[in-house]
Amino acid sequence: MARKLLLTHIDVPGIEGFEVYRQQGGYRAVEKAVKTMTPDDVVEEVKKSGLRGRGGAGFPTGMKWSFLAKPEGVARYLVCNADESEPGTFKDRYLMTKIPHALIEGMIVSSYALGANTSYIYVRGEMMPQIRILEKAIAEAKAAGFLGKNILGKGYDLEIYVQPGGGAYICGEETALLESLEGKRGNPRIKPPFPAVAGLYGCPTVVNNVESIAATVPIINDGGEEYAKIGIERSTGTKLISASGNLVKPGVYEIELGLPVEEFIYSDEYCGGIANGKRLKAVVAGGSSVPILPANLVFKTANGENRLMTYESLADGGFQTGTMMGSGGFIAYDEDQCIVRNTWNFTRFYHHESCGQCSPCREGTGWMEKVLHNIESGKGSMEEIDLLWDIQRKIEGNTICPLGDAAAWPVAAAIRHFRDEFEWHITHPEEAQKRNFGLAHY
Ligand code: L3W
Ligand code: SF4
Repeated sequence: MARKLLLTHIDVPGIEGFEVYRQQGGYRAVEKAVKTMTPDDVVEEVKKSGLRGRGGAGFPTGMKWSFLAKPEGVARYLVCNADESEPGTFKDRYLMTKIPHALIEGMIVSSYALGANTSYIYVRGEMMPQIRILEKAIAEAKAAGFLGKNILGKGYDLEIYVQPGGGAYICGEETALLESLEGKRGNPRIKPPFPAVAGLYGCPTVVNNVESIAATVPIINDGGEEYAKIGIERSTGTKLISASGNLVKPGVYEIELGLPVEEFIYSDEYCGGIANGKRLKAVVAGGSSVPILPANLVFKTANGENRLMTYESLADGGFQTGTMMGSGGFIAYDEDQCIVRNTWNFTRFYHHESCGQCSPCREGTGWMEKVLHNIESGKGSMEEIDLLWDIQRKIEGNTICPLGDAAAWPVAAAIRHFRDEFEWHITHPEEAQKRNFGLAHY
């Protein structure tokens, strides 16, 4: 059995409540940090652990924490990004539902490390059950003396507030999230300044993903060096993967980083293979924002090495032959799936979710959506494939926030690896129209 750090006690009845969580060793990390360590000691352990942000960018967490500005007399904030909205990603919701105290404990440890006395969990607005679960967990932790004034009698004060999100994917982009938390429309800000310097209400702020914050608990319990022994090279620790698509056993899995992709898909411990005895056609490994990989590149890298579930191996060869770990939203496609249709579906999502601030994203996503719909429904032309390529090139790198890139990359990768499928829709218009199951006509 693979090593688990976050989901170890997930099957223990009642683990969602304080008593059982505590019986299983919960809140030991808070006791250890607050009673025996300075905030800088905690930051140091997180640095040693090699933990990288689990929300999508993989930025080293300890490094992000050490960037936090500390001007005299100015409040600092920790904000947990629980606005999980990336298509194909549902691991944070799972963690918050099943074992909410893992997040609350991580919030206390992390807030202590950063010197924050007020912290927020910004939860996707649609997740009302999780909002209630977290509020209950906060009340329980407070009643037990782990939150509020003078925590464990050590003079540290902390309040955690749960904020329902604004109901838009873009509110998960860290600066849009901060705008929304301040009560404004969730439009991304230009970076720099990074939130570590000017974040919530203009104060130094760290924004971390749910899973990153929960991971600080085993790091403090066992020490950063122990955590760094798990995984491979710069991909240390474990990672929650949301597995969906044509798999025998979709679901949320905790894997040790470094697991071969082939094993993840086919072993019974994880996804159990492709459903209905079909063949694998493609994989989106990190949520809808990352390039799609055709089956021939899923198991081997450009160098012919086994492709592993790591930040490095998934990205091997850049976007020509690789993809990204992203948020760990792993979607498998069987041989019957239409890549053009899938690409259109993703693009439709990004067009809908674009905040409209930058013209390449605002106009480009809508333009790509129209062209993709044309091609998918058998009404396109060969020139339109080149047009699509041209539009995505003009979006990538030319926008305020990563949503522009996220809209461009799936289109680029689909054309790069599945151009023949785009051409088929154009050369077989009648069959393409028949395959269009009458969904979402414009
Ligand atoms: C201080 C510097 N801080 C970087 C911080 C920065 C941020 C973090 C990473 O996008 C990606 C996106 C999605 N001083 C700093 C600094 N930082 N340099 O480090 O920053 P960045 O800009 O690389 O990424 P990001 O803005 O956090 C996240 C992709 O993830 N994604 C999205 C998934 C969505 C979900 C979800 O719904 N839950 O996970 C999936 O692939 O496209 O590229 O904190 O401030 N010099
Ligand atoms: Fe808004 Fe798109 Fe620009 Fe991001 S890239 S700021 S979502 S218009």
